[in-house]
Amino acid sequence: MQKQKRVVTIQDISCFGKCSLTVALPLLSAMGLECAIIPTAVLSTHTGGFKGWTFRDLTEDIPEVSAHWQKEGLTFDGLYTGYLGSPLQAAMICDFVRDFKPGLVFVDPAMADNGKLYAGFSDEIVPAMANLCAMADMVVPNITEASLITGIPYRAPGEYDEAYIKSQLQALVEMGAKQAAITGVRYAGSDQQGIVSLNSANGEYVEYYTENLPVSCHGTGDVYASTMFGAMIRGKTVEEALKLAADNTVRCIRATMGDEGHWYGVRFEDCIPALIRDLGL
Ligand code: PXL
Repeated sequence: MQKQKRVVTIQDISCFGKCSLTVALPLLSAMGLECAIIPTAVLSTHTGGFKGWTFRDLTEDIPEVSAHWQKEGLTFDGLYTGYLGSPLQAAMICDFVRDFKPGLVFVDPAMADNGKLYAGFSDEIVPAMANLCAMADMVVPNITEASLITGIPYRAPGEYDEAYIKSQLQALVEMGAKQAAITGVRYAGSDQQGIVSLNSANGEYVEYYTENLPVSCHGTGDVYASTMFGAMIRGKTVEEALKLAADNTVRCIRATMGDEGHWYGVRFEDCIPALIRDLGL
């Protein structure tokens, strides 16, 4: 019998709002992967549009969970990190990588969008996240996150060209990431949106574009990262994983457009059957 792949994802639980763990866990499970979790914080909702959310920092738990797992001799085929509860957690995750040596270290530096940090983060999250990205096999920032990490000034979607995205990708791999993929790329004058990746091993760029839908939905970065990570763990190439993830994200946005009451997240649940078909499961 074929061994089931086991992964761990480290990110927050937003109890309501469909992002981070409440997206990653169902998607990775649906993709047939055993998914362990380490929550970085517990929030009543995500911070993108709600007011008065609660926040419990779980920084102290991370080394304790890790120490117990080491005693149990647990191993992981991959690690996927997202939203962190504190800058110190980035260093703890670097220790986790050293101790467990997961097969694929996939980092979504979820900390910013639309040119600014998410509410609740201070500037200290940026160098911490940059250190974490430096030890990743794959990093998947949006353009805001990439510019914070590299120090190359932010330019809004539709206001840059290919050379700008390539310089961001090059800076990300020069900082240490083996591969980098920037999400939400839209060139000046283009009506398409997509992802561009760079592999430091061979200098190869891969790109994939889809239609640019006239809406911006919360939680799509988490849908994208979870799908791409899951596809890579299932043995898909980066090119295949980029495409699967982008197609799944666009389907999720389409499935949510017109549902006014669903402003806080996407109806990714409706799109699981199509994702499974795309994966050939
Ligand atoms: O989707 C990224 C994310 C994750 N977790 C929390 C957030 C956000 C984005 O706003 O607020 C708590």
